[in-house]
Amino acid sequence: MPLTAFITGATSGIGKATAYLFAQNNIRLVLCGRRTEKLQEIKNELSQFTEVHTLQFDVRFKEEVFNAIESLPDNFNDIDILINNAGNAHGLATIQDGSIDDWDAMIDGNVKGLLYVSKAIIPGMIQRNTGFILNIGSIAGKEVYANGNVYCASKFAVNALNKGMRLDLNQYNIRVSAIHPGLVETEFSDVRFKGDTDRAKKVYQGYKALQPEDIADIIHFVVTRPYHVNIEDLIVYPTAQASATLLNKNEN
Ligand code: NDP
Ligand code: 8X3
Repeated sequence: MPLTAFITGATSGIGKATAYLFAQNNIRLVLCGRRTEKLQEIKNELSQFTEVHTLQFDVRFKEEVFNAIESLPDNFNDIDILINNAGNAHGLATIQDGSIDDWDAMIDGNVKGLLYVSKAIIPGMIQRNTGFILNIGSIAGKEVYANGNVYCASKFAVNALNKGMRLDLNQYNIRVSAIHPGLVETEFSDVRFKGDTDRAKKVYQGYKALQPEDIADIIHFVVTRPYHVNIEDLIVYPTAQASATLLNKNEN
């Protein structure tokens, strides 16, 4: 029986690239996001490789999360791999100037959303005594940078939850793992800068940023190790980046 993966944030960037790679490797997919048309478009493309089910919900709203997951048909109920990937930064501002709406979006989406989805899926894994939870953190969850305050806090929380989940779920044979990327060229900066595409593009200019496919490749590697192997925590930078703030850019 092929594995079934549940991917949040599958409509773009890292989640979408992971969906494509998983599909090509015969992993069945539950794809989640808020943008219905994107979900449908990806389902149409990937159905030639694997079985795909889509769920449209906003991770910030617990009723939406639980209703969506409860609506899964029987043949998609047993989730082998949960990729907690949905998330974004909203704004890049000092703590004194930051917007409360942005803070809410980051804490509610990146932290509470991850918790709601996990809470809905973990019982099935416990019952079956098997499962893999892979949390997408960030180098922002390892190192705080100026103006990153609340986004960094949300990713520090993901880092802590990743460790907490591993401790609590150890007795149930469930693998828990996190990948913490540096700069990846996705819609992330468009969202962070609220559609200021020029500013967003500049984030990835002057060096070769990680591509979403690079992270998908690592995710696939991590989840396909033999079952007794659990890669706990993995940081990945583009070669041009050495820390959250040290980036070797060619400014020509
Ligand atoms: P994208 O903006 O390209 O993708 C974000 C995905 O998350 C989209 O599919 C979006 O779907 C979904 N999403 C966002 N908010 C919600 C929400 N409230 N409810 C449901 N789905 C939501 O960015 P990335 O692919 O880069 O981001 C994926 C993860 O990687 C995030 O957790 C991010 O923090 C992390 N990350 C990104 C890095 C980068 O440099 N790009 C580096 C380190 C970590 P939709 O809009 O359809 O809901
Ligand atoms: C995304 C990477 O450096 O913008 O998590 O925080 S960074």
